[in-house]
Amino acid sequence: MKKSPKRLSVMLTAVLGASLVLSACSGTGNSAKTSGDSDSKSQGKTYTFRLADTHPDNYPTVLGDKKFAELVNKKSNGRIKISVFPNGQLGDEKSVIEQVQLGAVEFTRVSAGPLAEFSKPLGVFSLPYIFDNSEHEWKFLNGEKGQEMLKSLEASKMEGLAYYDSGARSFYSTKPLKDLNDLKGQKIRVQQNQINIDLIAALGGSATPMPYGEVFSSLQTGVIDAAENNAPSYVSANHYQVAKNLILDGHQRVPEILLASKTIWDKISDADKKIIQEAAKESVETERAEWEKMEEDSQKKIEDSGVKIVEVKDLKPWQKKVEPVIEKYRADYGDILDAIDKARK
Ligand code: BDP
Repeated sequence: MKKSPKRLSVMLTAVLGASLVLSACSGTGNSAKTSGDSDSKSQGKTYTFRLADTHPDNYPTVLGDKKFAELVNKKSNGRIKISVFPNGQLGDEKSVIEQVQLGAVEFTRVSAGPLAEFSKPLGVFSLPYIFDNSEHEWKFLNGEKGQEMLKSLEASKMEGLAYYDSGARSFYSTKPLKDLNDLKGQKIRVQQNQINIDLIAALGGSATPMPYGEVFSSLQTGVIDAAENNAPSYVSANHYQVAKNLILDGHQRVPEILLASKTIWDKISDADKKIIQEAAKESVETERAEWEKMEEDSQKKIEDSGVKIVEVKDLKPWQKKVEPVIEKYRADYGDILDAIDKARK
């Protein structure tokens, strides 16, 4: 079943769907340094920070990270330097989040998926089929509630700076995957949070939460049968080479989040906070433009590589199957789900 890149693209997008080192102040980390005058806050000081990302160098989020670093450097007249560490060099997402909480890593771009275990409100993004499409999702993210959720990271020792695009996630397997029923009994890797475990159980599969970096070899060796992700991840992590059955159900739209360590945040000047916040917001445009490009390129690669692609014509049976998951979490996320509904109108 071949599709034109355009059609597949429409499917995927439309489906529902340092250490600042404040060496003097904090002593955390060992790669970052600060120097400069000794005024009360950090105004005028120079910093070298680290930013961790799990993706490879040319991935849209990493290109967004780099734009962010470049803008911070420019706006601070070279005082604030942020070095981007792609490819999970500083650890998998869960461990990077822990390092960020401690202030050992100053910045990261992570998926809201693993963040949910650290900041409950973000779990809402792992609920299935809550957004109709990209437009709906971004209207919510840029709205009052979406922005409030970035702020809510403060309670977990992080400062949310911006959302980046991550499209819609679909299932793929080393085993046949023609319809919903084929997920039954499959061992499916998910991002590490409880909602995902419930989601796979509702679909009749067996959930295996594990770090992203382990998915390729686990598919290869049969530790897992299946996984799920967006097209750029499916391709750039080479999952499409081993899990050659893809079903475009678009069950989740889990945004990426650019964030700072609160430990560091509380030590820098208000002027520097403003520089960082502005740079983060401005970098979104770059990430989203790169996202669009890579989504299209990846879709083309998928089609050209002999992956068996199944389109889902009717999502209702899928939505019905996962209803118990929404119901289980409705009380926790009622106000956010209401705001998501409102963003649809
Ligand atoms: C990708 C996200 C990445 C996650 C990965 C995953 O961009 O941050 O680590 O999914 O499934 O889409 O863990």
